[in-house]
Amino acid sequence: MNVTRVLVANRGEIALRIIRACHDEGLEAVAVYSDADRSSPYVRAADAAVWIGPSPAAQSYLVVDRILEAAAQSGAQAIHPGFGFLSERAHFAKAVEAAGLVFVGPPATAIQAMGDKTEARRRMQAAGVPVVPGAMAALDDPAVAAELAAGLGYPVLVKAAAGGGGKGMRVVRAAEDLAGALVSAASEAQKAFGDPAVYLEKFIERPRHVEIQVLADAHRTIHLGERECSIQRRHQKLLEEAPSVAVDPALRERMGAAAVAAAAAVGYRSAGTCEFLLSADGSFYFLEMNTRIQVEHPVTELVYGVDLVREQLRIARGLPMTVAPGPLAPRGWAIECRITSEDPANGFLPSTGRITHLRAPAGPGVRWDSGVDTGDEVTLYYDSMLAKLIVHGATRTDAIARMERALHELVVVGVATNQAFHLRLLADPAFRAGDIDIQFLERRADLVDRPAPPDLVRRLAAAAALAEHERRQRQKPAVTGDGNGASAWLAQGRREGLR
Ligand code: MV4
Repeated sequence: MNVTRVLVANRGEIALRIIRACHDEGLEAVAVYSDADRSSPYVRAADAAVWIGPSPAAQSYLVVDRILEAAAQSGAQAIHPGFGFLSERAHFAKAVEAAGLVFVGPPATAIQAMGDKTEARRRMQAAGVPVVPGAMAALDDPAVAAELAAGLGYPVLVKAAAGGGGKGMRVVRAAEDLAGALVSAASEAQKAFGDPAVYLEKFIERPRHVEIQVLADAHRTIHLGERECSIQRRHQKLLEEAPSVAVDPALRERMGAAAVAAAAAVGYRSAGTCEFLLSADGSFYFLEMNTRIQVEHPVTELVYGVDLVREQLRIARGLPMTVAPGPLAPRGWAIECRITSEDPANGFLPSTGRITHLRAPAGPGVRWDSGVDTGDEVTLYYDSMLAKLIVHGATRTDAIARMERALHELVVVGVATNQAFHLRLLADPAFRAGDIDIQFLERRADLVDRPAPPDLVRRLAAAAALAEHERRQRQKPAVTGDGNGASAWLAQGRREGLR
């Protein structure tokens, strides 16, 4: 089909990211918005915008018929789902196709195959992709489960078959705890996914979370290396990087070949990601495939020089990917920090209110993918991610220095953010040595549960006051020649760090 207009079935920073890619490709973009998003930056960036309902996602971004009506009404021929919301619902992909529209993503059959975790394990094993030893189908008999667990050796991990993202998981360290874990995991799975089926795997201790980016068009399936995603808290990633300190070119090729085989086994098209656990001994295991563009896709874009959303749009239109055939290698190092309106001083609880002042970092090697501006209201209706700060440097050390510089440029006043957490993490010797795994932040309460240093709070207030002063006076900033002015004081904070 000839696609000229794409409906973006999402909000915030990813909606704006997709709208920009549409414009780069010469396509028009249609935004959809709820009451809360009426005046969001992504709505203003679109060529047209359609109201789809009240603020709660269940009455707007998650309503398939509203999205399809908006597409029909606006004359869009394709729908990009972004991430979250309807992006991995096979029934949505099917409904889009049934409406005669192009789904900018994989075939519904691939979403479905990867959504059922035990089916995915069977298909991956058949394709020669390493999976964690364990059950290859749901377990309904506790005696069968006990026998399997004894054979694997404890600890084991009970998982939901319909799961993903950590819901309905139970670590079991002794045989007497297995029966109870099966019951409680099944009940949590029923509540979360409407399906009580569970299975179990050998529990891998202290692995890294390393994922491989895949891109598939009608002719080729390729990988674009790994992202290191071990820095997470309660299944929410906070910082990602590419490449990973734990992956050398030989391991990259082995993991990449496994990811390509995984995608090919389900007839994958578009951009997708295979998640792996990587043990300290270099063994790796397929966990699941994310059949969507991911939050952290920009770090791959920076080290491979590829625009993944542009490639998604091309592939959906039946065009070949622009990536030239032949060997690929990452260039330099990229890091992403997720800037969330969560207050580390308050148990990472979401902070709400009006952003009274926002200054985005910029300059060499800095990318700011944001969904908010000065004056915007942060509510509790949606995810708390405000923006992604992504940097690129020649080496990991350079990228860390650049991220510190960019975080010192960032000013957000009006809501609490995790800015100070990122600065503490980047300064930490273990992080700087690359000595991380998925339990890193659990062990490091000293990095996580701390208030923003008074210096940062004062500097943010001062930066906002200076900006307001400049706006009112329409004059040069209040710099003094003797280095004692407010700007000099802000610069001193950047040089000396936070207290
Ligand atoms: C595991 C595991 C250890 N051993 N499977 C968490 C969510 C889901 N995607 C799979 N998860 C895990 N599966 C085995 N056999 C540890 C995790 C896990 C995890 C994985 C990736 C990123 C963060 C994580 C945090 C806690 C547990």
